[in-house]
Amino acid sequence: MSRLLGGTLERVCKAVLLLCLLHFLVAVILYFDVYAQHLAFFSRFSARGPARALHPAASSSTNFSRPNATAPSSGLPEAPSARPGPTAPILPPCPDSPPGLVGRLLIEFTSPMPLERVQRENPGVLLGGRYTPPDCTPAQTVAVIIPFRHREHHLRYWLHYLHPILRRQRLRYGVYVINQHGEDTFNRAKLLNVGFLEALKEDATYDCFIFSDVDLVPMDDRNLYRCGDQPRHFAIAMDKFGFRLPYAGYFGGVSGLSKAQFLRINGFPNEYWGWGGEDDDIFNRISLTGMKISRPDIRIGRYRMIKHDRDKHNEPNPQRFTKIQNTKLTMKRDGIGSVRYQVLEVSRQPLFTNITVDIGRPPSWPPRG
Ligand code: UD2
Ligand code: MN
Repeated sequence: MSRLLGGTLERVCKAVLLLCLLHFLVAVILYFDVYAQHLAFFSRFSARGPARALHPAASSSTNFSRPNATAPSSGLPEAPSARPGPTAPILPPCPDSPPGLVGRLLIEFTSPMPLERVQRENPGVLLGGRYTPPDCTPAQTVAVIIPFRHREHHLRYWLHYLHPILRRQRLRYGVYVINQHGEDTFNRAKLLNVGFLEALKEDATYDCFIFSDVDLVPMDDRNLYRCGDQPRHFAIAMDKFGFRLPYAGYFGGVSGLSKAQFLRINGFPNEYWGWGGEDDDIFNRISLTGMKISRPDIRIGRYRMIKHDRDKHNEPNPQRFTKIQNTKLTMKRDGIGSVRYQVLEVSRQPLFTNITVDIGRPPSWPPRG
């Protein structure tokens, strides 16, 4: 009896063991099958290039940290049949009206503004003052050009206010401070010409140029620092002028031209030494080439200017009234095609690129003797 029981038990045990083996085999087969499907699934994405839908964080940080870089590989296995295609993450175009703008801003120039603080508050801005939005592809690349000499105090406020504004505006941009070397008479427009050429040497993709005084801060971030199909005047209502345009043809402060518009007017004049007139000459150039100036709505074109005395090397240019009568004659020979200068130093700072330049001095006029 017990022998019969033992034999039955043995058979049952063998059957269970066999069943287990079978189960294990099926599990192994299924495991390899699912793994193979996973591979095929991933390689389908890497063959298309971006893995944006799967890894939004990874793709945005790639673009964020390397604005000009060719994108590194996604790190995922490539399918052997992968078609050649862009490996950079494809981000949607930046919206016309950027979300997250705050509108009217509180601007004041009393609290101290150390550069370390500005740097700390703008971690997304890369060396040289470059920025690319992490989540969308902007239509333009904007070079912001600042004519400069001995205004470090103004520059700190400018960087403090403008970097967050430009970032919120979802711009791909770079900031270029064109620093006039020496103590000869200042020449704003010539520095702006230098800025145009030097920014393009840094990055040939710049197609929009915003020219800004160092002491002007917009009071509303809806004043978008972009170029349009006409040259644009941004600083149309300044506290200095009771928030009104000082005169109809006024083009000073902050203006923007696309590369094509800038070249069409042969750039800016190089021969306005000292304060005044160069902005009117630029206005004339634009009118003479049949373009019209576009402006933001008066409510969002407001600016604050940091109070300052006129610099002793920026005395009013005595020739300015005569010169602006002659733009039609001078603009062909004097402009971006004739600018002569020598770059002394290019230094990429954390929040801007500084370009120190020798632009010469005004011809001695009227001739002495
Ligand atoms: C007005 C215009 C300016 C220009 C100028 C006449 C406004 C708000 N601005 O400026 O666009 O047309 O008249 O030339 O109306 N700068 C220095 N260091 C100097 C001198 C000038 O960095 O020693 C730069 C700086 O970026 C400054 C800009 O040049 O903001 C204009 O000079 P300004 O501020 O002394 O003259 P302002 O305010 O009358
Ligand atoms: Mn000023």
